[in-house]
Amino acid sequence: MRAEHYVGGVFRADGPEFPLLSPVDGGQVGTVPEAGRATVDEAVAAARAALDGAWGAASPQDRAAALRRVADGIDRRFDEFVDAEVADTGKPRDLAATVDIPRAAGNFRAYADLLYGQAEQAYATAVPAWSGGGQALNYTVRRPLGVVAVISPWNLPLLLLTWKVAPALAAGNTVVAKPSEETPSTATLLARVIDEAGLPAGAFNLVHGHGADAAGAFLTEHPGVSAIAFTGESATGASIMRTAAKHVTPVSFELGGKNPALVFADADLDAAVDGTVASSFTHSGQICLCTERVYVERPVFDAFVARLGERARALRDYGPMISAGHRDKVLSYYRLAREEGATVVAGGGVPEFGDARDGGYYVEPTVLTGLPNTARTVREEIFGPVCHVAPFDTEDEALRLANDSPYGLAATVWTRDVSRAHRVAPRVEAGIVWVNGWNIRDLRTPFGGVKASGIGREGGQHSLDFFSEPVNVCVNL
Ligand code: NAD
Ligand code: 6OD
Repeated sequence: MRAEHYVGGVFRADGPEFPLLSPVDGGQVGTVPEAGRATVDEAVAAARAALDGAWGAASPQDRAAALRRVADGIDRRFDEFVDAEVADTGKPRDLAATVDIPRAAGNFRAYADLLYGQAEQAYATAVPAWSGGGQALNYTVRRPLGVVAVISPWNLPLLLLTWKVAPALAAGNTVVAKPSEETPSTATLLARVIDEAGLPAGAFNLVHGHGADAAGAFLTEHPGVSAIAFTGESATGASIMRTAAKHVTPVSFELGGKNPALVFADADLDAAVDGTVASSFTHSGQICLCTERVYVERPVFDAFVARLGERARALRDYGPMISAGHRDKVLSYYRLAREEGATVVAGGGVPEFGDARDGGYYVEPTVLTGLPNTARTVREEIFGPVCHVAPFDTEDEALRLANDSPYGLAATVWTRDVSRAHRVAPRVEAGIVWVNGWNIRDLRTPFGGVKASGIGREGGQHSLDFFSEPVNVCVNL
């Protein structure tokens, strides 16, 4: 697919092109234009003009209707979206068809629905005698922030892009989006759908290109940008934050993780093993919510490790790492784990398929044991199909190990003891804690991380709060 920018309602492909490679076999599947500073400037100017024009004038009802037309457009082009997501990421088709693309349409519908639930507060206030006496009426209105920069990663390209674009538009902002340079195709299709849905020119703009010293940086450092919504690595977030500080631009950050699972001896072990296979190996571990650290109560430790290892070795239908560079990074952690003294229970290398996939960027699903919590393998985000399993003896020790991490995005607690579940879950230092499950999503709930895993919460009202500014009006009656 030939990716295109979408600026002020016009598709174009200015800038030098770079090739898009399939992670499945390394072959070229498309081309991507690299937006220069001038293209980014034009996109921000177009977004500003739409804010002062038709999109700024649209009522919440108009905006909700527009978002629904976008959702319907995604549904109409469903197969094209699935094809594009699979071509860019190499992920199993089933995953794209059941998670990524339906959720993208769902993101637009969820925020269209939420617009009807918006209410603000009003207060009747006594005016003190020294201010003239009488009464005043305070009420709060929300206004959009302005032009929002949305920067998204490659792992769930359309899902994570729309997770920010939908609420930003719902709240009345205009958007300039830059998807990952690795996965530009579904973003380009989204621009097509938005164009077909008749949103005013400039309400949504799309620029392609790289991040550092390129389109991503040109966008985040732009003085015309009113807020930055970013999902990606913690180190990138830190760099964007330094840039944002220049203009005190507000940020919403969804960053990296090193998510723990806590398996207590009273857990349903079948469910805990099934759940950990899903939480560690779905999308080959390339979901920010994936489990990379598993702590298992000692009486069931050996049985758990044996069963998880067996299940990991039996996995067949899995996708590749996104790029050769990312595959090399994950393999470097497999080497580091051995150097640090890990026992490799399953995987640890590169699979051989005997077909074209041997030219792709695959690594084996891997289970490790035997490392202390201080090992780099246990502390640093790998973002591949790998978890380290360690034993614990008490609830307090499990919590101490789980919380001994620079990250704090998500966690799972496996137990049949209801009291323990309620005792432990709130004490895990993470923004999201599942009990006896993983990645169960309700789009109204707060989503985000603590520590190096992010700043702020997205989801439902939390997103609408970030993407709008409350203004209090006080009328002296
Ligand atoms: P990344 O940080 O390398 O890139 C993300 C986006 O930022 C890309 O579009 C990239 O071009 C852009 N970018 C890079 N440097 C930039 C800069 N200096 N200025 C502006 N833009 C820049 O992340 P990735 O490798 O694409 O994604 C994987 C990472 O994302 C993992 O760390 C993962 O945990 C994290 N992630 C977090 C969540 C979450 O919800 N917390 C969700 C998905 C992924
Ligand atoms: O489900 C979501 O809303 C969400 N933000 C998922 C993030 C997954 C990270 O890779």
